[in-house]
Amino acid sequence: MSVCSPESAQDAVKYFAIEGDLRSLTPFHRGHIHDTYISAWETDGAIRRYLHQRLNRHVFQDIAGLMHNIEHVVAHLERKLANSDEPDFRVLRLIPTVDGDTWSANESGAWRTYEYIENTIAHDACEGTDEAYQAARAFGRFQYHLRDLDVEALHETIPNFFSSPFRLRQLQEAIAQDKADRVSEVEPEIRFVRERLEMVDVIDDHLRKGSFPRRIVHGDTKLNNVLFDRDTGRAVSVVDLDTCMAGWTLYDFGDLVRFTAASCAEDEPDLGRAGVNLDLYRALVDGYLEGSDGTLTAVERELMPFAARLVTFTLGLRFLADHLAGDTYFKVARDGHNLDRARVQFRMVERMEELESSMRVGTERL
Ligand code: GN1
Ligand code: MG
Repeated sequence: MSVCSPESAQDAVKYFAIEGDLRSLTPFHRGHIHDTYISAWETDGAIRRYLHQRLNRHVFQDIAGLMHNIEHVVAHLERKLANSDEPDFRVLRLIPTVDGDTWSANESGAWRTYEYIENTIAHDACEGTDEAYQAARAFGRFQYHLRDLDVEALHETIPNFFSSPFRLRQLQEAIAQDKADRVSEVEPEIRFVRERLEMVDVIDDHLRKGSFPRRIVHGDTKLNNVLFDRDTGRAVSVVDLDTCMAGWTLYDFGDLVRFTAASCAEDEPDLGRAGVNLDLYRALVDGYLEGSDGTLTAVERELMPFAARLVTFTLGLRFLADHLAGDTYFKVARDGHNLDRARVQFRMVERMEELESSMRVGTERL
């Protein structure tokens, strides 16, 4: 999908019910899927900012379903927070179109607009255990508040999104098709995957047996999807609700560890730097258990270290499959970008295997 031009963004923002005069519109580079812009509007000398996204229709083919999910989750959270003692927790607010819809389809694509949550900051890399704890607590709270949201109420906008066996099949297809003629260059990575096939079905087997319930999950719990208050340093909002749908709760915990406890960026080319920071991991366990406040079953708590390994492995499968398919899903900024991402994930999986017993400490309590 091509990156959208500033002119089409300029045109798209006019479809939303925003008061005032447009003062600026600038691209905001974050995320691998949508195109994002931030705008500033002036009314009576006061400036308000908004975040606009052109939605990726290759990845999200059911935009109406996606926006239905977001509306539903936001409304549920607002109800819950209205009756809680968490006044500083902020829920993302969608700005309707001039016709009162949640999104707008025009020549340049499908667009939506959120109110920009001011005086907050998102971190791409974790600066310490307090930050990790806060982020994990926020995602745990999110999970806690959604625990009674009916899993049938949300659409499965990307089928099998959280299923590791499905991600393995996608990789196997990409290997068989070898569209970009790259399979011969990734033999060590393919071998790495083959040596770990027994991991892939563990969670789906548990779900089939009913060891724990399927619940609504966030589905993209990267540290930079948490907004921190610039003054207090407290986590005040969880953003990017695109993948909120029925899944397994620990997917959220696993993805949180994958990203936040990593010792380098997700796409670090120097593999020597890839690894897992145990102090950050422990802070994530504490924060998540505290935030989710008894939502996890005993079986789930025991599976926390495994979930971290499985989600990291599964993201590795996805990045590798996209590399082999010719980089058609995740945005890339350089040759081999998806391969670098896959390699970092696999290196982290190896470290988690070595650290298995240390990662278990603390997850059995409560
Ligand atoms: C994508 O674009 P972004 O960063 O919000 C992806 C997630 C991955 C993540 C990896 C819809 O999220 O599943 O975990 O990249 N989102 C989708 O960084 O596939
Ligand atoms: Mg996302």
